[in-house]
Amino acid sequence: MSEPNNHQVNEQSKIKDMEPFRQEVGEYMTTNQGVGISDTDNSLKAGERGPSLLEDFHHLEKMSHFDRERIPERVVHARGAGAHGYFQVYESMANYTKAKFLQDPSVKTPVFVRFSNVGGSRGSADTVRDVRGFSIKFYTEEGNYDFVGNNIPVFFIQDGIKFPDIIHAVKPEPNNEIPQASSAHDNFWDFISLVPESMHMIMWFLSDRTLAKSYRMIQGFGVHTFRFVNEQGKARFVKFHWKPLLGVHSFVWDEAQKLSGKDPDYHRRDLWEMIEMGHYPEYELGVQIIEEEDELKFGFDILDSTKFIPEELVPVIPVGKMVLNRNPDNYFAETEQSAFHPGRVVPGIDFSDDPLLQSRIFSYHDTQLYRLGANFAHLPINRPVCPVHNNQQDGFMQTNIKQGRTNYYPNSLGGGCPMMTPEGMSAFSHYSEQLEGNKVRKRSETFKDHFSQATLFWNSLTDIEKEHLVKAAHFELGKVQTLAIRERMVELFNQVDHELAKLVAKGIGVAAPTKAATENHGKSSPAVSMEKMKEKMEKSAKTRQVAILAADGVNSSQIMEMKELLKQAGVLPQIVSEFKGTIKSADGQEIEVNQTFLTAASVMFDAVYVPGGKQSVEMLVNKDDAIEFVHEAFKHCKPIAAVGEGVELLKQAHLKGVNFDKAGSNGKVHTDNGIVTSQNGSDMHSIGQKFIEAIAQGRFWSREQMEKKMVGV
Ligand code: HDE
Repeated sequence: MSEPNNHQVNEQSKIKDMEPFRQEVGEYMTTNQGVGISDTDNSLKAGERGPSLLEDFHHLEKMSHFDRERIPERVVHARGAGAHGYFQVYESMANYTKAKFLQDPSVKTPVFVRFSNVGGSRGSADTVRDVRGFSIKFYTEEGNYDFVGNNIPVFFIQDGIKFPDIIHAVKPEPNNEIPQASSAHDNFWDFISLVPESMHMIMWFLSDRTLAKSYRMIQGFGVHTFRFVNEQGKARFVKFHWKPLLGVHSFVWDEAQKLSGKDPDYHRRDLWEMIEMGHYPEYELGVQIIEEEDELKFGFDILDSTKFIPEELVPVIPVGKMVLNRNPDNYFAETEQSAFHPGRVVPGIDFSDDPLLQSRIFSYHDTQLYRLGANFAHLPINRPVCPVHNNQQDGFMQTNIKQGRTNYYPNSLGGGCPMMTPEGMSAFSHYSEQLEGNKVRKRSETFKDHFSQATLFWNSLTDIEKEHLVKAAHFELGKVQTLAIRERMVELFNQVDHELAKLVAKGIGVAAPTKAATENHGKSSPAVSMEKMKEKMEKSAKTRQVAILAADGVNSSQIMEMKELLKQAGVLPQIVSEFKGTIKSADGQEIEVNQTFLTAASVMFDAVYVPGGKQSVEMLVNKDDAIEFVHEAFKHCKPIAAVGEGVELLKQAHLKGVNFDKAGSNGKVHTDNGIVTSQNGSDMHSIGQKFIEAIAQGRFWSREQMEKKMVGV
């Protein structure tokens, strides 16, 4: 940000002089020129019933500004949500990089983060199956550094020149603009079936990774290999990783689809509300460092963005933590107008020759010039916090009022300013990589292996994750009308794993391949499995949401004690009943209702609790919505607790395989596969603890396995 010039100083003192006046009069409506408005509801007319007049400058200004409210949405990643926060390193990274914001553990670097979906338009639903974008703007003292990553460590294509093709293919088809925010259509799978390099990403794409439970629970990956350069000029390759401290969690497909209707804003609401409540999302930055001489030792090319470096080969070193602690004041001004670009780096961070990255370095700035105009860097959300001086000038929406007569370099009339930043004073110098080669339009031979990491991914999943992936393929390809496309896809799956190809074929009306195209190499990388990762992480129930189903006559201690226990564990309970307002407990206490069976649904919660109380449970048992609520929570493998008469609602909800004969008789707490019950609730503390443990556990997948296995994995 440049120092304020004389004009700006004058303006500021003028505004200051006006301050007492403003405070005295409060905020009155004016035109954009500051002229007071006394009526904004009636246009100026020739006679009360006469035609409107052109001289009504307020009407004209209001309407013409409204007519220009929309700007082009992002061509990809149009739907998103943002938050402010800060980043802090654990200890200096000076050995690896000279980037100043990675040196001092006492410095909090401000950040703005934008999470996004890729395919849908700005008004599409949050919980569709899609890759999630993970962009961070670090406002460092050496200028802005943008991290622009995804929640999946690889990408569909190897060379950026194919990006318009894959995006055209995934977006709604051009003749009828169908389907919105969905890859389940012929064009997408037509493209994929002809581009084998996409198969590794497709495996991730069909996994539960693309059903993110919350922005607070996704990983972030830089995807490309970048470079760290230290003060001595020594460069090393680096891969960036972000891990959410709450763990990585996903929806199940049925849940995600229902949420798209019940609450299309689920992710942005979740992010917003958690920050408002003070449950700040936190993420740890980690890096994989690769010495330049090791570039080709992995058996795949680290410049190829369809490959990742398994953590088992190169460990992830923890670097620092990011905390998101403030919501934007204005969605448009901040989140919509924010502009991220992987080419915006600071000294100490540099590029690799990954052809996907090289293409992005052009695309982001270019699209931002179109979307936001030449001076988008002046917008408050994009402005660096350090001084900016150069000779770029004019253009639409120029907000800097530069002083002086020189706007060229070199100059003597302006004292030579702005001068070149000397070495050692945060001047960026590109890493002087040695290059040689012929000018060719070619793909490197080292980019030719398209399947071994796709197989690695498949081998790394748990059975339940494999089953979900196969079902996702059945859904996606089940929507594809053209048989030849489905057949080509089965051939590609057969290159990944023969068993996988047979399972996919079975659900999409394609003959299963009779023999394997290649032998499965048998290697795996457990770190890519979300379920295996969860086993390693500390389990926490924090910020998980519990629906408490209740009506008049509820047992007050069973509802209030459980609420208290949940709150103490950082779990967020909400009372769901028939009507908004209050319910009256059996002993006459008024209890506030947070949601109704109309405004909420089981898919919005992580767990369900049904307290006792004869009258309350009688009402719930007679209400289909309440029965459906419990049934659906069970189907989605969520924990359910019930006490006293509340157990009756569970019995009515057809919970397959649950034996209620043993369910907490003799006043004992009974837990069975995420179902916590007690017939009389004499020990609420123990019930609460068991329920909280189940919530921290998350899903009870064996319920799915109990169902008739459709795909037979
Ligand atoms: Fe993007 N991408 N992308 N992309 N991308 C955009 O930039 C592009 C790619 C990613 O929150 C656009 O300002 C090309 C990979 C995120 O504002 C556009 C290629 C990864 C966001 C663009 C890629 C991403 C974008 C649209 C292939 C993960 C949202 C608006 C060479 C590492 C940023 C904009 C935000 C946005 C181009 C591939 C992530 C058109 C050409 C790989 C998170 O410039």
